[in-house]
Amino acid sequence: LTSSWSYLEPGGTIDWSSKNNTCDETFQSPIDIITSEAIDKRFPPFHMEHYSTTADGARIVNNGHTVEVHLNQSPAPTLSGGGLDGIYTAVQFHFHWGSSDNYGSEHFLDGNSFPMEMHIVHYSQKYPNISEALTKKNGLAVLAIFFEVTNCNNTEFQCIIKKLPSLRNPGFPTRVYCNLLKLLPKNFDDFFRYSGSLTTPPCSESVVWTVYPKAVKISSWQINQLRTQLIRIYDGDRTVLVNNFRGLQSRNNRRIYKSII
Ligand code: SG4
Ligand code: ZN
Repeated sequence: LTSSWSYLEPGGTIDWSSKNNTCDETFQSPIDIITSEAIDKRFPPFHMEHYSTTADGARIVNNGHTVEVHLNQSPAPTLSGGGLDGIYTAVQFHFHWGSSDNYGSEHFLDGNSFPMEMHIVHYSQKYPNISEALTKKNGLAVLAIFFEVTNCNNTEFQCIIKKLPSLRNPGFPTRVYCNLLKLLPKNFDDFFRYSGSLTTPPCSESVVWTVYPKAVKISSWQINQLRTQLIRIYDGDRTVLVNNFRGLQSRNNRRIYKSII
């Protein structure tokens, strides 16, 4: 499995801009969300459909950058409301994590990071597919969920952990059954909202970001499974897949909205 970019490039994720001009632009993600600077705005509640159905077509894969679950099931899970324009189809979800509990998330909250962040990627039904949607403003909607580490296993997260032994090497997708609704924080109508980009090349500035302030709990055993079981290959070297997060980007006067009910 080859890729044109890596978290292991000598200059780190900053090097991405040398090959992808968009990664240098002004509405990039992730950012540090400063609660006191966010503008209060009450968005209508989210409406999620088919998020909890057992994902019959879903496949999990180590794609060399993250562990990713593709939701090929029908009917497809969809997202609307929450201030989004129209209906968005969920395509996949994936994770970003660190090598210790002190870092790993992409977004920060008031200067603090979390050990892990999950992204659920959706594209607008106005467009025929995700590749076209990522060239359009608001073409994508990503839900970002922070995780914090406790002593208790998160039983909903076991659907991922159970599969890790078969995902050691990049490639080789396998079936997975997760309940997406139960992986979300309990109150998913409290969130931050801003316009940004994909956090990996091509860094397209097409994403409506929803960031939940309330972290979901997983155990230190579970996050250590993620930190030790997956391999990535860079420049011929095989190393464990950790620290797959992009550095913070400038806010550049963008408005951050806070919808807290
Ligand atoms: C991860 O590398 C995913 O595996 C990518 O998904 C994803 O790209 C990329 O992150 C950027 O998404 O929510 N972090 S993010 O901004 O969804 C896309 C695939 O490569 C386009 C399928
Ligand atoms: Zn992501």
